[in-house]
Amino acid sequence: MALDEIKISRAIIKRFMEKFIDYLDIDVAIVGAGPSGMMAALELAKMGRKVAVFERKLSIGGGMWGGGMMFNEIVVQKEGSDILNELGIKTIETEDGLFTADSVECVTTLASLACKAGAKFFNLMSVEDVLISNGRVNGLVINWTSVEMAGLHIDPLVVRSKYVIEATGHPVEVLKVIQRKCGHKLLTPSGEIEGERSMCADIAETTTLENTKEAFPGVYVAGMAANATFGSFRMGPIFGGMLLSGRKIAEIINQKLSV
Ligand code: 48H
Repeated sequence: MALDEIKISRAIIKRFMEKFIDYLDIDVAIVGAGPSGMMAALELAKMGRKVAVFERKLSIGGGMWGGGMMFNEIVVQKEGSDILNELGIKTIETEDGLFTADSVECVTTLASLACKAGAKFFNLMSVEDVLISNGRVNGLVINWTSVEMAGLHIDPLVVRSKYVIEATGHPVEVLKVIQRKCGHKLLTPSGEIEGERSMCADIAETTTLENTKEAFPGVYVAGMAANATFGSFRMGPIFGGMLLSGRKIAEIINQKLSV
């Protein structure tokens, strides 16, 4: 049978539209497919939650692909290594309780497991705003990244979600929009984004987990964005905190959804 190009096109458009429409109303919307966002997606999907990840770029993986300074190996501590091993990712012990892992194996495995568990990834979509009522965020305002890049004046669409996870990493994009536009204080000491501090891996890894929590009604912050929001340090290419943070935020939200 000759291949029909129109059938191929129709299959893609139809399947994508079905998927997109199905995910306009979900339990959890995650912004950012870096390690913390993907870990949260995997865990929530395993818990049976309807979860989608919106990622601006064509590729998922955020800052994990590049390891440290483009050497595509990451470092994790014992707790991070345990998570990676649990996911079937090989780690090698180096020194002082530190382990290395191949960053490509980490990203591809995390993404694959999250997809297989039922999480949906929408790449090439940028989150430009939030859906808000009565001082609580109830979803995301999204547009194609290409629209954003071209600066086109094209209105966005909306996804409703019971909870939002802010996992945009260093720029803390979702909470910045809330701070700028929503007229309510964030759940930080100053009521605003406290800002990321310089490198101090030891403190940063601990505080990443402490700072993984609700940052605005309906919005929970994970990963690097958690430290930037609550004013802690950066940690460089050690990724255990990112994985633990993704897992922690999934547990918190799953509990909220169970009430
Ligand atoms: C859609 C968006 C938007 C938007 C951004 O940076 P990430 O990898 O985030 P984390 O927190 O999971 O991991 C941080 C880690 O990679 C890192 O940078 C570390 C450990 N740094 C330490 C240091 O000292 O430097 O991923 C965030 C993702 C990216 O893929 C962005 O493209 C995406 O979020 N994103 N997606 N809409 N508005 N903003």
